[in-house]
Amino acid sequence: MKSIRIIAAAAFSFSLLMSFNSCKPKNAGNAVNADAASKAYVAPGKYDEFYNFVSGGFSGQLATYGLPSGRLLRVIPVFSVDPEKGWGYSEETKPMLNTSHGFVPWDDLHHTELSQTNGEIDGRWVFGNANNTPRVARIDLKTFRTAEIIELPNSAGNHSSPFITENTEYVVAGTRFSVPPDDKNGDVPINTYKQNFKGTISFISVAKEDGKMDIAFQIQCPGVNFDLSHAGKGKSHGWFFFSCYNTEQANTLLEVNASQKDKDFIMAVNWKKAEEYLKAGKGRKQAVKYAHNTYSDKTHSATSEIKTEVTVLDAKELKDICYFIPCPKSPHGCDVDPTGEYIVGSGKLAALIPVFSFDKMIKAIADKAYAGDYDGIPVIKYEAALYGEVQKPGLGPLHTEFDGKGNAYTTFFVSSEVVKWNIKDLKVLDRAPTYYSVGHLCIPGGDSKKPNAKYLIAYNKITKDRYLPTGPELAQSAQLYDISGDKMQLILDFPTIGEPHYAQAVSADLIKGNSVKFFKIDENQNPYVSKGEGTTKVVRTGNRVDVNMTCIRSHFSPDNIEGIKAGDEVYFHVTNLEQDWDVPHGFAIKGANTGELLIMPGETQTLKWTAEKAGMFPFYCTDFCSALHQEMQGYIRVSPAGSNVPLLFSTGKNYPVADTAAKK
Ligand code: RUQ
Ligand code: CUA
Repeated sequence: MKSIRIIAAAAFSFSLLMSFNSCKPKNAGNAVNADAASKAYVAPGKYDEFYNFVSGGFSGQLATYGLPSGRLLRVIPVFSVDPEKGWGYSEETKPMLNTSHGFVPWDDLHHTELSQTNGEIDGRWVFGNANNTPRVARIDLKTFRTAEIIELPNSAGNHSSPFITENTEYVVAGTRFSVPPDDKNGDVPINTYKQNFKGTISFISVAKEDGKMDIAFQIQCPGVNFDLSHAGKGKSHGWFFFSCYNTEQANTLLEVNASQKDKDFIMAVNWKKAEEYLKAGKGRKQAVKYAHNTYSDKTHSATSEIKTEVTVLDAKELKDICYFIPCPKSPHGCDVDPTGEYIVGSGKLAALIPVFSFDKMIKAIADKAYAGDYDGIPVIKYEAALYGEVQKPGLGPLHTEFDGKGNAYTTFFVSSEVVKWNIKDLKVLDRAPTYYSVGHLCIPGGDSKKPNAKYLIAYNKITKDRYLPTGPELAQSAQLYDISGDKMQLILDFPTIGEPHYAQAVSADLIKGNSVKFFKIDENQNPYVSKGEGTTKVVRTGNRVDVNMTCIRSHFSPDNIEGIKAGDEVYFHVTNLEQDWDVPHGFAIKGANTGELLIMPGETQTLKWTAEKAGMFPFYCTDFCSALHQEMQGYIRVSPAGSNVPLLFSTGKNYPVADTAAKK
């Protein structure tokens, strides 16, 4: 009997899985009304109303768009090298990509989260997660640059991250893959998952003043897959909610084996309680290795430190930190409404959306309304925590955002639509097709206490016929809806960089006034800075040559360098002397097997170049900076190894020929 039921269940979920590919909405062609263009139109020279920070998925970067125009404003390099900006190529930025596995030039960034104060977006920082080699990055919204990256031990596939608490006390990170803890032998049979694999969630503290991150503590949980998370807010501040799937603890063919159970879990974490245990010394210090990288706008360079210890709390021993709430079926999104009372779980394979009540959950815990435990963690009875279910909302629910007016908007991957429903009566109010197979969505402030619900953006997984064909791969598509009225109205499609997952948006007023226009050259503390042309120099130390040079419209100083020998390692430390907005200079040299440098006004950046053979090597400015940009160039003369051509450098003058000849 039991085995028949399992087979039937497997067959059911398999057929669901087969239909888990997208279907095309019916009224595809004519969904745009005539007034749509004017709603998305931002006149030339006018600013957009919102910044939209969009994760780049497998591009590893984060892109900034203006809304409602959908104009791409900037790609911020985070976890992947970016030869356009020299990120990960300049000596100053390389340490940012250091990890306990060494230099890692790529990652997969899935979610962005803006910092908050009192549950409202404050416009200071945006965080991003690295999914593959688990890390969290903090981007400074004064410079739109990655300021800090911290690696996460005991983790693999950092997916339920980087969600934050309402005063940015913590950024969390839950492991997607459970794995044996880093200090245990990982060389165990894969099918010992149940015994040896653990799921770790990390709480990264964020310093109030400067945003500096630190792993405050980790919680060791049962081995399952953590997927997404959101913090409680208001009354539920102090709690965090994580969706988990694979409570079957399968280690192979998860598409079938992790879809067996009718319900998986949302894990509720009482992090205030965890803090108490931490203070009481209940944490275990664990030897681990992880990198912590910070970028300084004073030295214009990064430092990487390898840390060796974390404090781990055990959820099984410390009974009242973690609770499981059953949630149908392989939940993905886990979203908390602006009041903090309603927790929405989106089961990818579920035909309904469960909405849980925070108050009921607290009461259930007080009453011990449990349906047993799972690996030592109490499982709250489904009905005891449930507020209600949205019936027949669509197929394949993934993510929910809120408008602050009592409505929720959920994306449906399989039925390719966004569905608006009322949180109180759980009735569906409106549905709008997406083109196609929507994943995440974003309403400005939509996961905060104060949404600014003028627009909704859907980030779609499949583009197909929406744009001109560009070969087998098409840009992913974002779609903008006006949600100021009762009905959602599609007003714009725009392509994105990489694959967008979560994104956040915020009123431009919170950010634009703080934007740094240039770095003050007087405050530049890079050890290789030249603060004027008079202090430039070329110094040989063995086969290392340091060139401290400057650039300003429209020349480099020095621009003639002789006496470099084949085999020399040359470090070009280029300082941009400009003190004006939007005047970067670039630096590229023939044969360099790295990227370029793109040096902001007042900044110093270093390109390492190996002079591999004798010859003449031109270098030039890559960024059109003035009418005489094309004149902004220079030469390096490389002589054979062992040559005694003297080291000479100059700008605007020539040495007598005799001085530059090899000595007999
Ligand atoms: S994911 S489409 Cu956040 Cu990586 Cu849901
Ligand atoms: Cu400097 Cu072009």
